[in-house]
Amino acid sequence: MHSRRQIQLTFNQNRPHEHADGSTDLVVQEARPALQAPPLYKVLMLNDDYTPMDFVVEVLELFFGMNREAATKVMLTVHTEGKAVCGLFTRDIAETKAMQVNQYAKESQHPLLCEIEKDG
Ligand code: TYC
Repeated sequence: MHSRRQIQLTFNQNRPHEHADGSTDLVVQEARPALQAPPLYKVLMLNDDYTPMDFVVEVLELFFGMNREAATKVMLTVHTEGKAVCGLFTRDIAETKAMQVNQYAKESQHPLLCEIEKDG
């Protein structure tokens, strides 16, 4: 345990230099906010000529929590535009989702692929 005397001594050593008028050279600077929102990544689904539409809808329901209607819309956007965003996530989650989809498609012998891209 520190005695009261030792603690007081430490404070005295760190005491800022005082000018004759009682002022010091210390300035106060606003601290930057400690927390910042992490960068987000898009999970993109890519079109191909072979993966059955039903399988793509199933994947969107399974891995991205979409209902049948939303999954069908996204699947059709991929089919007509070449790709579409399935969701926005932090980097680790986006990487995991894309990996899970690619692995599941491969196991099911479909060429379906997802990739990730930094948002913004
Ligand atoms: N183009 C595929 C077909 O005609 C369907 C498809 C949709 C495939 C979306 C991949 O990400 C995809 N069967």
